[in-house]
Parts: sequence; structure tokens; C-alpha cells
Amino acid sequence: METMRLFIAVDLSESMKAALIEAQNEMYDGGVRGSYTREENLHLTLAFIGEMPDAEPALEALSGVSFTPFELSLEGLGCFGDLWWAGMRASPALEALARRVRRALADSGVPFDRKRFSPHVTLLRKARGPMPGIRIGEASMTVDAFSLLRSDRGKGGMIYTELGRFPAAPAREN
Ligand code: 2AM
Repeated sequence: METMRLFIAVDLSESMKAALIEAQNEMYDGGVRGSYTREENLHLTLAFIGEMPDAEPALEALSGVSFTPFELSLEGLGCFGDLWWAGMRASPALEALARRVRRALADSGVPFDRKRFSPHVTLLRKARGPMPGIRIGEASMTVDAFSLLRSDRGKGGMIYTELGRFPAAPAREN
């Protein structure tokens, strides 16, 4: 049976992507080689589902997730082995969104990777070279939607296709 690889992520603003690209450029200029994430692929994963025959159950589950827009800011760089990432400033609203997404999947019987949520944007895989002492630029954005994405291996790297977009409810006026 044909399956597709699914995950749920927040798309990043142009200004946040610009700060991340600048950090990648500094890494490259510092002599670091590896597989750099292309600009259009930079994202923040909330949950990883993996191979599924059908996206419908996930789309259905996610349509029930509600949240209000919130701010997200870049903070720091780190690595998991040779995978280098940019982090996000601690955000209870982001944690809450990831929790809601994961609970909605679990309640609908959609399997997903239960690893603890560790908010990061992958900048580079298979990194070779010492991490240069760079500081990532200030960048913030408002999260007003998240997406269900499909991941396919293309000739020039991964291709991510949005299968569904789930906007925030408008912030309540006081
Ligand atoms: P990564 O960038 O740290 O590898 C698509 O693969 C997205 O899902 C990536 O952001 C990836 O994170 C994330 N992801 C989370 N858990 C994963 C897993 N078990 N296998 C593959 N990707 C995973």
C-alpha cells in the first residue's frame, strides 16, 4: 500500500527565515559543511506522524484544535549530534499548542512520535566542522496557524507539501 510521511509544523515568517539564513551563511563562511535546510523548508515541527496510508484522519483530528495567536522568538543554537538547530525562547503558548495537537491525534487514534516536544528549527544535517561562535539574530513572529505537511524525498532534497492549514481563532478583545 502506498503511504505518505506526515508531520505537523508551524511555517516561519519571512523575517524569521531571514535570520536563520543569515546564521546558516555565517556557519558556511565559518567552514561548516553539510546538508543545509533550504529556506522554503525551514519550519518548526509540533508532532511527527510518519508513514500513513491516508491524511484524512489527521486532517479531521487537527480541525478540532483551537488556539489563539501567540508570539514566538528565536533563541540560541544547539545540536543533536550532527544535526544543528536554532531554538525558540521558552513559550508556554507553544508548549500548549503542541500538547493540543498531540492530544487531538491521540484522541483520534492517529499514531505519532511520542518523544518529548523539543522546539527547534533544523538548520543543517550531517554537519562537519566545529560550531562557530555565532549569535543568532533577534527575530520574532506571530504564530497564527499550523499545518499538516507531507514530506517526500526529491532529487534536490526534501519536498514539503501542505495538505491542510489550521488557523488560530481570532484573539479575544477585552
Ligand atoms: P528534525 O528536523 O529534528 O529531523 C520532518 O521530518 C520533520 O519531522 C522534521 O522537522 C523532523 O525533525 C521532525 N521529526 C520529529 N520526529 C521525527 C522522527 N521520528 N523521524 C523523522 N522526523 C521527525
